[in-house]
Parts: sequence; structure tokens; C-alpha cells
Amino acid sequence: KPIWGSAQRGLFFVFEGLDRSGKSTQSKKLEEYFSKAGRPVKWTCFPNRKTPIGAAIDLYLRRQLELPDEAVHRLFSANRWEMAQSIVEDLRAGTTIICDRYAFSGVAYSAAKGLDFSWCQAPDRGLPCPDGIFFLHIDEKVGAARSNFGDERYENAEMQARVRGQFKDPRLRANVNWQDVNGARDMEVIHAEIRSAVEAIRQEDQVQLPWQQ
Ligand code: T5A
Ligand code: NA
Repeated sequence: KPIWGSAQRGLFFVFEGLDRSGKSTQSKKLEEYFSKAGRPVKWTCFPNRKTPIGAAIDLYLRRQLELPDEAVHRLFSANRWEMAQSIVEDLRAGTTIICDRYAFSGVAYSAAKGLDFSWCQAPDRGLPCPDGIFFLHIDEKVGAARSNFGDERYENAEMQARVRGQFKDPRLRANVNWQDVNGARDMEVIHAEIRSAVEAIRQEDQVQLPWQQ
């Protein structure tokens, strides 16, 4: 980190949760909060269906392509590695990255299909580590009320229940800044809570210039 320059690195925030837990809603609200404050910010998501690997994942999720569980797990991870360099460059340039799903989904969904948990963690080791992970949790009843499940793979109650169980595994939260957020409340209430957590993380990360100490 430069001591004198104005360039402070951006922060990296990730939103995780089950399908329909409100990740897109909340991640976009946070992006808006940053851009209204004039702070450089970029919103992104995984899977990123726009890359070549993402295109294969998209076909898989829409059931137009069959792949072994192990192979698709590696594709989801490779999809993050495709973007890793540009995430790091943006962070170094001072841009905050807000990301809808990341490696934590990768592990929870694949482990829910029966793959070994630590085998699932392995390919994502070494990716940029988020400064904060906001895990939106909603119970089954709230999820079902919002559901409107489509035809995509994993969009069914049995799979969602298994994924919910995997997200509770302490190995997912070890050594990361994991923040549990009750996603069953009003959108604005949730946003306000996330905003203050983000400001607290920003304070901690502030590079202290000598004359500010
Ligand atoms: N996957 C992903 C893997 O298996 N491995 C991986 O490595 C990765 C990265 C696609 C699938 O891929 C899997 C996981 C997924 O099954 P996706 O494209 O991100 O992932 O699809 P979803 O996560 O399913 O996206 P959704 O749009 O369904 O869920 P969100 O983003 O959590 O929910 P959101 O914000 O769109 O909200 C859903 C609805 O609820 C309402 C919204 O208005 C919307 O109608 N809502 C609320 N209603 C009441 N109160 C609130 N507080 C609300 N917040 C939102
Ligand atoms: Na979403």
C-alpha cells in the first residue's frame, strides 16, 4: 500500500446465501450506496456467464449440457480464476468490488451433491480473499414464499435444504470475515445493517497517514 499517494486499495465484499435469499437485491443496493457517495465501485457476480467457461456453466445450469459433478465443480472454480487478475487490479487501483456469490457457494453447492468438502475447497485456494462476506439467511418458509423457482438445476426444495446444511459447516467460515445477516427482514433494514458493517470494515482498513495518527 502506498503511504503517500491517494491510491488506497478498494475493498472486496461478497454476498452469499441460498437461491432467492436476496443477494442480488442487497449487493446492488450496496453498489448504489458506494456510487452515490462517489467512491469507485464495480458490481460482479459468479457464475459469470459471459466468459467462455461461464457459457458452459450456463448451459449446465439450464440443463442443456450434462457434466460429471467433479468437472462442473472445477468449471465454477475456473470461472473465478478467469476473473481473479482483474479483481486484484481493480482493488489495487482503488475500486471496491461487490460480488454476488463466490467460492463459498462453490463449496456449499458441490458438497451438497455429495462431493468431499475439502476436495471442493482445494481449487479455490489462493483466490483473492474478501474483506467481508455477507451471508443472507432465510428459513425454508420464507424461501418457499419467495420462491418462484424456475427450471434451473438446484432450484428445488431438497437441494436447497442440503445446501443450507453445507453453509453451516464451520470450515467455510474459518479464517474469513463472515457476517451472518438475517435476510427475512425488510430490504432497507437489511441494507442499513450491511452498510454499517461495511463502514466498520472500511475504518479498520484505513491506511493511517502519519498526520492522522
Ligand atoms: N453455484 C454458483 C454453484 O453451484 N457453484 C458456484 O461456484 C456458484 C458461484 C446460479 C446457481 O449456481 C450455483 C448456485 C445457484 O444455484 P445465480 O445465478 O446467482 O446462481 O442464481 P440465484 O442465486 O438463484 O439468484 P437469485 O436471483 O435466485 O437469488 P438472489 O440474488 O439471492 O435473490 P434476489 O435478490 O434476486 O431476490 C429474489 C426475490 O426476492 C425478493 C426480490 O425482490 C426477488 O423477487 N426479495 C425480497 N422480498 C422480501 N424481503 C426481502 N428482504 C427481499 N429481498 C429480496
Ligand atoms: Na441472484
